[in-house]
Order: sequence, then structure tokens, then C-alpha cells
Amino acid sequence: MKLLYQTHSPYARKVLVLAHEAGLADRLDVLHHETSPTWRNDEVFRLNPLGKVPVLLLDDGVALFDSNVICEYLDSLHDRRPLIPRERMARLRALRTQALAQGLCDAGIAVRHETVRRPEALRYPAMRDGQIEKLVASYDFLEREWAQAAGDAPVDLGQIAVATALSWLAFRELPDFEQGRPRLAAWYRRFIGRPSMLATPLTGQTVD
Ligand SMILES: N[C@@H](CCC(=O)N[C@@H](CS)C(=O)NCC(=O)O)C(=O)O
Repeated sequence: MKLLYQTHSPYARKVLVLAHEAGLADRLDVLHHETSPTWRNDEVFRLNPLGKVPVLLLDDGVALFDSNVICEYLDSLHDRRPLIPRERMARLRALRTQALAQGLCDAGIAVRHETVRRPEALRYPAMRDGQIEKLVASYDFLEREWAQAAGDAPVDLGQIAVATALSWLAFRELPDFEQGRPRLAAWYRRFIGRPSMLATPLTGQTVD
């Protein structure tokens, strides 16, 4: 299988970390691609009309996107403990956590558009501030309602999604999530030491 990847994408890294945790990483041919709404990548568009990575190209030619769908697929390929729990409420909780993590990445990217990516004259401070509010509210939610339980639970998709989102937010120097949130900070520090995280470092700059 070919994974159209990006070394600085939190969504792509989520897929690759899950593949490592599932013991599937050596079945993936990982190919770096630059993408941006202002910089068309024809190879990616041929497989995903949204022009975004990650895309997983299966051996029979089927292209799977987005990262949530790819994670679901990969989790069906192995015999280890499922990373997306099978029991209904546990599954919904993991998927809800993934949704929150996806939202963190979406908001972080929006902040970057309004701070460094758009030409200066086109930046909109009210949009930046509104997206930062989402980040801070989500950090507080994770501290209040999630981190303690996550620390006591086996690794799942929700944890992988939060770890890859937070580490990308730190990589891009977006608002800090550790200060004043001791449970989240402790969980995060432990998780980023996992072999799956160490094997998938974030590198590179966005090409717009
Ligand atoms: N919901 C998608 C988001 C993927 C996404 O936004 N990927 C970024 C890289 S971090 C991208 O390719 N952006 C190009 C664009 O927005 O045109 C997923 O979870 O896979």
C-alpha cells in the first residue's frame, strides 16, 4: 500500500502512528507530498479531489481518504487489540476524541493562515482570535474531562489523534497547552516517548 504523506501534517502522522501501533508500518510505502490550497499537487488531486493528504492507495487501486477513513481501514487489518474499540460507548468516545483532535488541527491551520500563511494585507485578526478560542477551550476540555482517564487506559485512536494534534501545535508554536494543565501535560509527555511517535518526527515547512 502507498501512503501519500506529508512530514509536517498532523493528519498524515496520525495515520502513520496508528500503523506503527498496529504493527502495520512495514506494509506502507510512505511518499512525501507537499499540498496547499494555493499550490496544486496534481498527483494528490488525481486520487483525492480535495487535493489533501493523507491518501492511502490500496494495491487494487482504490484510494482511501481522509485520515479518519484510513485509520478505520488499517485497524481492520491486524490481530492486535483494536485501536478503535469495538464496544459501542468506548468506540463513540474514541471517535469523539478523534473529532476534537481533528478540530484542533483545523483550528491551528486556520490560525496559521491568519498569522503567517496569508499575505499580510489579507489577514483577519478576528478570525485568528476566534480560532485561538477554540484551541484554548479544547485544551481545557482535555485537561478537565479526558487526560486523567486517558492516562489509565490502553492506547486507542483518540489518544493517537490527540498526541499527533498537540505535537503539531507545539511544532508550529501555536498556543501552549501544557502550562496550567498538569494532567494533559503529564499524559502528553509520556505519549510522545512512544516508539510510534519517535519513529514519525515532524519536519519541514508549508509550501503555499
Ligand atoms: N480531514 C482531512 C484533513 C487533511 C488535510 O487538511 N491535510 C492537509 C495537510 S496538513 C492538506 O493536504 N492540505 C491541502 C489543502 O488544504 O489543500 C484528514 O483528516 O485527512
